[in-house]
Amino acid sequence: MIDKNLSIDALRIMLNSRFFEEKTEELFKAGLIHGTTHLANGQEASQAGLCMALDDGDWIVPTHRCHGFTLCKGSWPVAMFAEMFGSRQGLAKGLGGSMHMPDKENCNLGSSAVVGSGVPLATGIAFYKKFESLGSASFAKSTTQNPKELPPVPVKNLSVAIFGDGASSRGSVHESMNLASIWKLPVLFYCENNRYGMSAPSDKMISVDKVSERASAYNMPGKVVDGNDFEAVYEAVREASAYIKAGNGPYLLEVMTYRFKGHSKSDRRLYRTSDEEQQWLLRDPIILFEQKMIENGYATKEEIDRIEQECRKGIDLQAETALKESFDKLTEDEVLNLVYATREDRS
Ligand SMILES: Cc1ncc(C[n+]2csc(CCOP(=O)(O)OP(=O)(O)O)c2C)c(N)n1
Repeated sequence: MIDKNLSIDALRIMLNSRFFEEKTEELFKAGLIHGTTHLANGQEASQAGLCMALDDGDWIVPTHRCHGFTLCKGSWPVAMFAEMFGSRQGLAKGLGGSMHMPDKENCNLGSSAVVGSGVPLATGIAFYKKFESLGSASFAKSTTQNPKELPPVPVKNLSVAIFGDGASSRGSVHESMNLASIWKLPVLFYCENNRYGMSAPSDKMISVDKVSERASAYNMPGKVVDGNDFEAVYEAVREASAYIKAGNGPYLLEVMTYRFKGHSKSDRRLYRTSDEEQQWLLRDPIILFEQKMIENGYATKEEIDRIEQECRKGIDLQAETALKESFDKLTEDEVLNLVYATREDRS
């Protein structure tokens, strides 16, 4: 198993993610947050396993179900709650809400409500990373060579294109995979397969048994991993990252998981049975991880309970802090100045 310190960090990060989602649901129900939200309860191992396996300077472009990725990549929870309260402390100054939490300092480009639209953006970042490593003259020369004969160019950093099983059939995803393959771009295509689009089960909507099978059509490796097993995800991302950073081009990782909650806050989940949901609750990634930690002698049940209490208290406090400042919203003039800002104004 991964070492003890890493395990404790992973547990804290996954617990913070879970409690963040629970708090968000509570605040929505209390009418303190408006708009919609997409919760990722049950997907913590996929989100923490990815972000913890990345190196400093690696970028992510998450999906609309972005809280866990954003938190695990290092964003300040107060700024995330503030974003949902619509206040100026928010990651997008309160103009984006639950689905839009960009954080440049933590190499997170943020997501968009348009399903699959982050994938070409992540491919663009990878293009820049390769361009940066090669220098413009060599890069221009390389695009005139037979793409299949391009030599590997090692890179320091990669970008991760995160998308769901629903997004996996969008044209933008396929176009990105093709271009990334031809130009051997350092991008990890990270398909978080939580078994459903809004209400459509992935096994009825996708032409192949596994999204990862599509990798061969784009001449890249494809692998499936158990997304409820933190260690399996972590190891798979480390392996993919080493392949990509050695300059071999893109990699497709399909992470099998399950969302415990509905698609969004208004979903009554009529398309699946409670029996199915109960089966998946038995595979709660946090409980599985805690059991492993106890078996390995990394922590006792009492120590885990204490960590849980600390994390819950921390998230409650962060939500409270953001709530106290939630009256502080951008003025109309400030919003207009931002919308029409020039590149110079923004930097
Ligand atoms: C281009 C586009 N088509 C449809 C929608 C409506 N929509 C929002 S989320 C969603 C399902 C996405 O499923 P998936 O990619 O598996 O991600 P998940 O919600 O399961 O995390 C759909 C169809 C949208 N927002 N954008």
